[in-house]
Amino acid sequence: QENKSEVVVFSVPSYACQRRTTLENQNATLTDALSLLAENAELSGEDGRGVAFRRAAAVLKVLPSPVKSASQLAGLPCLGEHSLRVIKDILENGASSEVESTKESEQFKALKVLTGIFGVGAKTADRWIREGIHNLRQLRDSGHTLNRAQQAGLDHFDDIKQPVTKAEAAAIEEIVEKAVASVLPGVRVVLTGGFRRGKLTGHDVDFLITHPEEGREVGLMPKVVSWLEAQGFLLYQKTTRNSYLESKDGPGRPPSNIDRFERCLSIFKLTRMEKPAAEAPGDGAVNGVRADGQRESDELSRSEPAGAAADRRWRAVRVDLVVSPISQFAFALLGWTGSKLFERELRRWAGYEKAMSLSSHALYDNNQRKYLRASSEEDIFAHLGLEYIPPSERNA
Ligand code: DCP
Ligand code: MG
Repeated sequence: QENKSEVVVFSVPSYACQRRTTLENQNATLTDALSLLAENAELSGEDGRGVAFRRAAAVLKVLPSPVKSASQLAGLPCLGEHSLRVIKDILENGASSEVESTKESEQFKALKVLTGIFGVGAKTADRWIREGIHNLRQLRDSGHTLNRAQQAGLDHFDDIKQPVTKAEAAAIEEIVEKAVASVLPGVRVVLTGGFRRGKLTGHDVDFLITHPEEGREVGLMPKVVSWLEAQGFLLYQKTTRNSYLESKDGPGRPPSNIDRFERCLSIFKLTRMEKPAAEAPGDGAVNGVRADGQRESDELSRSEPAGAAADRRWRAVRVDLVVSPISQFAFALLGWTGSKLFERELRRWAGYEKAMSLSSHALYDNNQRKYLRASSEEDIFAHLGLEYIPPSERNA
C-alpha cells in the first residue's frame, strides 16, 4: 500500500522573481522536456504558449526533490493542462510522445539549424523553410542574398554553435577591459548574462560598460570598437546608437523588453584555449567518418569541411557589448543578468502587483507618477517590494 504521509507536497510562490532558482535542478528530465516545447513554440511564433511552458519548467526547477507522481503537484502555480499532461506522460511512460515527435519533426529541426545562424530569426527561418530550405547546404544553393550579419553567422556557424566556456568568457573580459581602459580611464566593465548567474557555459558573452561620471560614457562604444578592430579582435560588429529618452520612452509608453542602450553585437576572434581538436579525441574526423563510426552530417549542418576548424588557432565567439549611463546602471545590470524568464517575471510583477513599469533603463511608479531612482540592484528589489535575489539564484 502507498503511504500517503510519505508523499511530499510542494509549495511555490507564483512569480519566478519571488523564488530562488539555482543551477541545481532535481527535475531536469521534466524541465528539459518542457523547455523543448517552449523553444518549439517560440520558434513557431507562438509566444504565449512558449511563456506558459517556460513558467511551468521554472516551477519544477525550484522543487527540492524529484517529482515522483503528479499528485505532488496539486496547488502549484503555472502548471497548465498542457504542461501537466506532458509531465504525467513522462512520469508514467518515461517519455512524452509530443516531446519526442517535436524533437524528430523536420520543421523543428530546420528551425533550429536556420535560427542557429547568427542574424537569422524565426520569421526568416520560417520563410526559408516554406521555400524548401531546411539546412545550410540548401540555403547556400538557394542563392539567397544574406545580409552582413547572416553572412558572418553562416561563415562562423560551427564555432558559434559551440558553447562558450567560462575560461573563454574570462579571456574576452580581459580583452574588453584592455580596450576600454585604453580609450577612457575609469570605465567599469561587468560580465552579465548567464555567466554572471554562475553558468559554466553560454551561447555568447555579455558585457555592460559604464563610467562613474554621468555623461563620460557618451561616444565610448565607437572608440572601443575601433580599438578592438585595429587589434584584429573583431570578425563582425554592428553598433546601434543609444535611443533612450526618458521623456519619450517613459510612462506614456508600454514597458518594452527591448532596451535602447548603445549596443554592439559582435563576433570576436579568440585565440584557442584548448588543445587543437586534431589531438582531442572525438572531434577529429577522417574522410567524414568520426572515431565513433558515425557519419558526419557534412555540409548539411556545418559551415566548413570536417577538421578545418581544428587547423585554425582561433575560434569565433559571439559577444554583446552594452553601454549604460551610470544613472541607469542598476537597471541595466538587473535587465542584462537574466534569466530571460526572470526578467519577464520581474516586469510582470512590477506591472500587475505594484502598478509600476520596469525596464532596463528605469522604474516608474504609476500611482505616485514618478521615477524611482536606484543605485544598486538591491534598491530595485526594495522598490518592488521583493526580497533581494542574487544573480546565482535568478536561473529561472
Ligand atoms: N536581454 C535583454 N534584452 C535583449 C537581449 C537580452 O534584456 N534584447 C537580457 C536577458 C538575458 C541577458 O540579457 O538574460 C543576456 O541575454 P542572452 O540571450 O545572452 O541570455 P543568457 O546570457 O542568459 O544566456 P546564454 O548563456 O545562452 O548566453
Ligand atoms: Mg549570454
